[in-house]
Amino acid sequence: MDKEIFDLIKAEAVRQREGLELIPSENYVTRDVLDAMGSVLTNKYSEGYPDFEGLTDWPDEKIAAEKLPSKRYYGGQENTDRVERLAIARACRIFHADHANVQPHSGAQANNAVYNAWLEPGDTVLGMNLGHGGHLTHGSPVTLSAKIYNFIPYGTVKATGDIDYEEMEELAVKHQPKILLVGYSAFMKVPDFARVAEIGKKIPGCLLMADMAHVAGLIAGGVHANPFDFGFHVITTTTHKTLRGPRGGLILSRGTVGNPLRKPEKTLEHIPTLIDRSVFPGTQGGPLMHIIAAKAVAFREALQPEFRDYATNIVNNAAILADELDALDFHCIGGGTENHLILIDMMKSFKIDGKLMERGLDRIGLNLNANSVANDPLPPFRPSGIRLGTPAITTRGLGRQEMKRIAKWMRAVADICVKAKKEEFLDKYGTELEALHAEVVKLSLRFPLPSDK
Ligand code: DSN
Repeated sequence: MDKEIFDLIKAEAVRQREGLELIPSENYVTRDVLDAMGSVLTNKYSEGYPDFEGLTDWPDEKIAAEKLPSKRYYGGQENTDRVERLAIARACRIFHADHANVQPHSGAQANNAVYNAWLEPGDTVLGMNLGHGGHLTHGSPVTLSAKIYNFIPYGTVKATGDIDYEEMEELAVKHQPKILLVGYSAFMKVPDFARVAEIGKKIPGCLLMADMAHVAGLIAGGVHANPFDFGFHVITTTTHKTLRGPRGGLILSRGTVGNPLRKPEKTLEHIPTLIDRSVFPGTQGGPLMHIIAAKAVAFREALQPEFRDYATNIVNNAAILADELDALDFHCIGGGTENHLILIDMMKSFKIDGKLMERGLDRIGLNLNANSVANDPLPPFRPSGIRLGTPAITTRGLGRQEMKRIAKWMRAVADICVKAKKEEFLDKYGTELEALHAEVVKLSLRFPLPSDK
């Protein structure tokens, strides 16, 4: 009935089919995930939690066959409880966690719930500087959490693009943080979790927290280290990036899983229950049960053997793409990538800013985002860099040959941007851009979206 919105959704499907998504935090979900998101579960209020008993059982049918009553504040939960139990159990199985809270509406909500669970106002958190690849919710002064807590930023070493672990240690000893936080939005290395844990364990009462939103799917697929293997207490993530689920958040923890209706002692051992109570009623109201169902579907997909191949292919494609770009004179920060993500300094490469390159690539159906580089002299909306990655295009089945094509298209667009100098002059090169766009559309249509299959 709503033609305007219906037409816009159809147009977005065409845009997605005919272009290539290189934004490293995006992906294409399956039809099953879409169907769960669009289900009648959206009609249900389920404040509270299901029963956590028996969640370590296997297989799924045993987990779903729970005994009521649950710890909910509304009736009619016989199906929603089972959905949430399945989501929790599958998440724990994937990441080797003792507990999972599947209710956060987003990664930001997940991070804020952990802060609220463990910190008092004014407490200190050591997190990565946003300008060096950290995330807004890791202490950017424009956020609510930065008004409540005292965030101290650490950074990267310019020459290598890696974390400055010495600085991290010095700052930790000096500021005695209650949370030591790793995890990044624009970082191409695998963090040295062992070293971070060693630093954190020297600080009494310090919670080791990893925000692995970007690499959750790589961890699930066994191609990236899991922070829990190094003694981390909490992992937060979104569910829609490499993990390829619905848009949403997730908190995983290690410790004793208690009754969320009872306030536990504030110790690291009780962090699972402190977090449950911090999500609801601490920072959120009713969970989005249709999204939790879609998370459960995506978690089941991540537990299949094919997902390991998918994760391996993401990393392989990213390495090939970085090599090809490097050969075409793009300056990849850190000399390449160890994960799914590539950060390029466009000023250093071609003396053009990242925004101009982003806009030029938009014109041919390649989507990525302009991004700051460490100590960027340019402002965040028009920074020096671009950020791209391979999770979405790997979902569609692109491989080595296509990575080479993408790198060549990017070089062609960079050359046009150099000539145009400004976005408003890109039109002068409309014919060249159209020709490149036609090539991108042709290749894209050979690789259908998973939800079209
Ligand atoms: N906005 C996400 C990203 O693109 O990396 C992080 O939350």
